[in-house]
Amino acid sequence: MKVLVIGGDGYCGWATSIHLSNRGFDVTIVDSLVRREWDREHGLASLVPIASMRRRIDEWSRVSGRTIRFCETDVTDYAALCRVVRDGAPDAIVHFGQQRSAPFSMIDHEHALRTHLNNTVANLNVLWALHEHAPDAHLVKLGTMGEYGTPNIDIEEGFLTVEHKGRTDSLPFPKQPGSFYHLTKVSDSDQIAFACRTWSLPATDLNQGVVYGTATNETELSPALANRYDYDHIFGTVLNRFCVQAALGHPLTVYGGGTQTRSFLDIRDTVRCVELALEHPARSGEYRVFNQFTETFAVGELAARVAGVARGRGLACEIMHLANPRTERESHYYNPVNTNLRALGLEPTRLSDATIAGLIALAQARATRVDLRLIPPRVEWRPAEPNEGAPAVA
Ligand code: NAD
Ligand code: USQ
Repeated sequence: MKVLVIGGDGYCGWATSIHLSNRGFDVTIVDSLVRREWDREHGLASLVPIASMRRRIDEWSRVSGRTIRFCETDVTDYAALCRVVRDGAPDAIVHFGQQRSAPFSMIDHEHALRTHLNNTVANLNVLWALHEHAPDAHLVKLGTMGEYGTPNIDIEEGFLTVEHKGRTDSLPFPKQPGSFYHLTKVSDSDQIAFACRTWSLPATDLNQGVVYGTATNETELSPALANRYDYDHIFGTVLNRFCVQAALGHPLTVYGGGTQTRSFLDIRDTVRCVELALEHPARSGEYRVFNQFTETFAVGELAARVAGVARGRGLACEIMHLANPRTERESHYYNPVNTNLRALGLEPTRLSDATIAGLIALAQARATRVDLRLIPPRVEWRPAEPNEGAPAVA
C-alpha cells in the first residue's frame, strides 16, 4: 500500500512512518519542517536531539533495508500538494501535519491565526487534492479527543443517537473544544464529513487522546532514529513533562486541582492504531470516527503515579498545584467510548511503572539539555490584568 504521511517529521508522524515502512507499506513523508522552525522561534528543543530528515531517512534505509521518500512540502501550498499527490498516486494519506499545541494557539491573536490558517487551509487542501487527484484513496486524519470537551454524558465515537419530538437520528456528537487549536480540529471534522458525503471520499477521523512515551520498536534501532521528547510548556504533553520534571527534581506542575481527566495512549499504540485504520479502510463515502486512546487518567492521578516511581528510584519528588492557566472544567464527568479500534485488534498498552521509569531515566541521561525556564506555564487562556500578578502557587 502506498501511503503519504503528512507531518512525518513530527512526534507521532516519524514513529508512524518508520513503523509503517517496517510493516511493508510504501511510505512517502510530506513535511514542511515548520515544527523545527516553531521550536527555534520559541527557544524550544526536544530533550532528545532529533536528526535531520535526510539523516533520519538514510539511517532508516541502512538499518532496515527499506526506503522512505521525503518531499519537503507545505501542504497549505495547494499546487505543491497536488504535485505530490499526482506523482505519488497514494492508496492512502495519513494527515498528521498541523500545529498541534493548545498553548501555542492561545499565545496571542497572531498565533491563533497562524494555527487556524495552517490547520484549516491544510485540511481543505488535502480534501481537494484527494478529490481531484486520488478520489479512491483513504484519508486517515488525526483529530483529537479534545474536540468533544467534557460533556456530562458518555462520549461516543463521533456520533450520538438523538431522539427528538418522536423522531430519531444519528448525528455528529456535540463538540466543546477547549482552545483555538482544538477548534481547528472540529472544523476539520466537519469538512471531512462533508467531503465524504459530497464526493464519496473514504475517511477515518482518529480522535486521539494525549500521547506519552517516545520509543517504539523502530525508534530504538539507532540513535539517529530517536523521536522527539518535548517537555516545554508549549509542546510538552503532560505525562512526558511530569517525567522530565521528576528526573530534574522540579516539582510536578499540576494545573489547578488536578481532577481534570483526559484520555491517554502510549506512542506504541498510536503507530499500531494508524496501521489498523489503514489495513481496514473506510468504504467509499464513509466518514467514520475512532476514539484513539487506551486509558483515562486525572492529571493529579498521573502526577501521583510519576512521583511514586520517582521516589522508588531515590528521587525527591514533590507535586505542586499551580493556578490553572487554562479555562477548563476540573470537576466533571468523563466516560469516553473506545471500542472501534479494539474491535479491529488493538491490544492496549497500559501505562506501566516501567514506562514511567524509562521516561525518567531518559530525561536523567539528557538532564544537561534541560532549560528549566521552559517548564512553568507561561501561556494563559485569560491573561491576568496587569495588577493581578502571576499565577499563584497553592
Ligand atoms: P508535531 O508538531 O510533533 O508534528 C507535526 C508535524 O507536522 C511537524 O513535523 C510539522 O513540521 C508538520 N506540519 C505542520 N504543518 C504543516 C504543513 N502546513 N505542511 C506540512 N507539514 C506540516 O505534532 P504531533 O504530536 O506529532 O501531532 C501530530 C498530529 O496528531 C497532529 O495533527 C495532532 O493534532 C495530533 N494529535 C497529537 C497528540 C499528541 O499528544 N502529540 C494527541 C492527539 C492528536
Ligand atoms: N496539564 C497539567 N500540567 C502540565 C501540563 C498539562 O496539569 O504541566 C494538564 C492540562 O491542564 C490539561 C491536561 O494536562 O488538562 C492535558 O494537557 P496537555 O498539554 O498534555 O495536552 P493538550 O493541551 O490537551 O494537548 C495534547 C496535544 C494535542 C492533542 C491533545 C489530545 O498537544 O495535540 O490534540 O493532547 S486531547 O487532550 O485528547 O485533546
